[in-house]
Amino acid sequence: MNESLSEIESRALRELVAVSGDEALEAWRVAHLGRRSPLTLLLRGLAALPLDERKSAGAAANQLKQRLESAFEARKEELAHSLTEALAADRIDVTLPGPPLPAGRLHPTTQTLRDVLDCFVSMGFQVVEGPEVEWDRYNFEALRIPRDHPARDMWDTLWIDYERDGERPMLLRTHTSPMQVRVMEQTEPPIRVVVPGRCYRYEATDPTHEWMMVQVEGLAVDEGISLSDLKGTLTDFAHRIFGPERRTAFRCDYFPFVEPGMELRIDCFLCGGEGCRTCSRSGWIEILGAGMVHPEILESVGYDPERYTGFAFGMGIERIAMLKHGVGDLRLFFENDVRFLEQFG
Ligand code: 2U9
Repeated sequence: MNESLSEIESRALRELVAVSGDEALEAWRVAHLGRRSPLTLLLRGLAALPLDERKSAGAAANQLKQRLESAFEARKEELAHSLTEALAADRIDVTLPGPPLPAGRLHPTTQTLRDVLDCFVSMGFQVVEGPEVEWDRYNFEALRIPRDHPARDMWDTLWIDYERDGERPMLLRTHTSPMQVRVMEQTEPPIRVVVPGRCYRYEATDPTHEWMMVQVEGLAVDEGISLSDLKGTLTDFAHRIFGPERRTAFRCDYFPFVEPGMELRIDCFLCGGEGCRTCSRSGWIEILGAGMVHPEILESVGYDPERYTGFAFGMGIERIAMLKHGVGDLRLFFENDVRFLEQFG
């Protein structure tokens, strides 16, 4: 009988050490102290023993029962304690700051676009935007570029096979100029607008050409506007974007929508005018085209060209960004390579 008690005890205590968790602990209690446990069955069987044996065996079995009960309580306490500790160790401090997220930034051409627009806005120009899909009439004809005229060769065009109310063809605008025509059709002078936006050309790409570019064009129409206004406005612009130390020069150029037409150049900031690869050995870098709005265009939108005059200009934002940041290939701006883009703070 005593042997069997010690077996019960050693098995129960061995199993108790392995118990973890409330469910396992309860299962242990049922197995070793429950109504059908070996110990309880043994206690029930004592009644069949002779009195003197029953006394000593009963006392031993009851002592074992007490030991198992206290072992059970002790283990229960121990498990509760270790759970509290585990929870405490595992606690998340919600007041700690989160892991830092990498900060985004504006695309370099967007930064340049904003700088350019800010400059003109500070001079009193208003920013307006127009459709990227245009009618031939606005993109070419209203700008003195008639059908079948050789001047059209200056703009390789992406055409759209679409007709509305007999009007055709449509195209992806090759410059933002059609929007200036729309503004003039809807507004009386004085006008001072800058028009930013994507323009498209049917061109093979190379380091200085892409089939899509962002342009900013500007238009000022009023009584008494002269070439001096054009020169003053654009010289100031060049100094604000490229630095007050830059020398500037205007040179004749041809665009069908202006007369006279010209380009604005700054002295090469890489070679200081000596001549290098960036300035094609000329010492000068072209930054934009400009001119006095052709009187026929003013007339065709209903303005009196004897009363009103105006100047206009246009530039490619990627070109300005390339020059500002010393980027040698315009295509880098469109590749979305973060290693390139993150250089521009
Ligand atoms: C109207 C009247 C006149 C806009 C002008 C230029 C000169 C010009 C090019 C520079 C490089 C475009 O990005 S580029 O390819 N533009 O040189 N643009 S004058 O003249 C206008 C526009 C609209 C009604």
